[in-house]
Amino acid sequence: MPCDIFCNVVDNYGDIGVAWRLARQLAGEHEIQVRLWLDDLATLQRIWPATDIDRPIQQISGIEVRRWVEPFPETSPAPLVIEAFGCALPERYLAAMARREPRPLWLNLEYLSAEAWVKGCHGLPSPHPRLPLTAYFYYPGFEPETGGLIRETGLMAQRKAYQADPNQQTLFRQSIRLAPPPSDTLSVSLFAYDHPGVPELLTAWSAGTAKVRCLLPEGVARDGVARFAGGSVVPGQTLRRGNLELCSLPFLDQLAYDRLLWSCDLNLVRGEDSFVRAQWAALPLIWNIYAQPDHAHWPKLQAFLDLYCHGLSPEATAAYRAFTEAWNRGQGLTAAWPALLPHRAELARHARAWADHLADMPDLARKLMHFCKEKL
Ligand code: TRH
Repeated sequence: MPCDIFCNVVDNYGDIGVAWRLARQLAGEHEIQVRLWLDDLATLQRIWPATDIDRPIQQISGIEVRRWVEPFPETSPAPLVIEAFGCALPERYLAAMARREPRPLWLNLEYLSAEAWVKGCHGLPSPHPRLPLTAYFYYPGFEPETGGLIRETGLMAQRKAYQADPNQQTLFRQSIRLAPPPSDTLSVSLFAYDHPGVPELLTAWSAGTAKVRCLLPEGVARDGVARFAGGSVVPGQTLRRGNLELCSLPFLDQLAYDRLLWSCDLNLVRGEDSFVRAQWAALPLIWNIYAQPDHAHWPKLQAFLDLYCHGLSPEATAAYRAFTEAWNRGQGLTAAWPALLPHRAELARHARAWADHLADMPDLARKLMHFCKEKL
């Protein structure tokens, strides 16, 4: 079945990160002919370097990628239309959808949230105010009543094989020119927004009792890192301060970024897609949520913590919540880091159990296909 996915890059990498992952899975696993309309090819190129930013129409990994331009060309709509994150379909395309018989199935792929209301809103119809069209809200989520989480078939097996195989790990490290991890050192990947907690945490690591090797993809939290380092750091550079070794890496493609997450003891992630990938890594993670005006993100953060901490001891829960909250407030890391450290082993066990629990549920692409069959 043909499918049009529309994606508008608002900022950063998450909009296309999610849309691209879904496009690849629909094309690769569900025999869907995906046409991806994207307004910013340069951002796709960052996470998928095979992208040619000068080609308005191109085939990448079995997907037809088209630059989304206005005025939008006259186009025959696909039977399945996915609007990523309320990006607002072009008027001309909407009019063509309204003329098509039968009408396309139109899904509005929403942001991921663990909040309880998501269960009630997933799958609800939303009639267009003027045209004879209905969009359906498709909410990703952590619970069976939601649209699920993106997870490719075989991802868990691939990750387990990697984590059990020193050769694969060595090959990956060599591909990013990283020396083997010293045995008594904690490996941490750092992908966060640029907030005042970044220099505070780097300082806490350098002054702490545990040795930390922080792996930092290029450009992440640039200002905060520069404030700590006393100047910008460039990929390939390693900076040593006290007990911290800060390794600046190139920005990785999506596949390599997964391997980075699979390789660490702790992953600091952000937004939506890296946050989910860190859960599939089955290792402890700390989420830096995308901040919204009026602290609207805070209940969303708490809802995730409520679900995630279920089954952790009260002591580990308190330390984990305190650290996550400090990281998202951008202060209090100096105390929260040493308080988190003693719970490492429990958090590692918990992360494995959490990943297994999530992987027992069907993935988002599979659920989306099922939803389509019901509606079409
Ligand atoms: O980049 P993000 O912060 O993106 C988003 C957007 O800001 C969006 O507007 C917002 O609504 C959303 O967050 C919640 O974080 P995210 O979602 O984790 O996306 C990052 C993508 O980049 C993800 O697909 C992983 C990828 N990535 C790489 O491919 N290589 C890398 O080296 C890194 C660090 C990330």
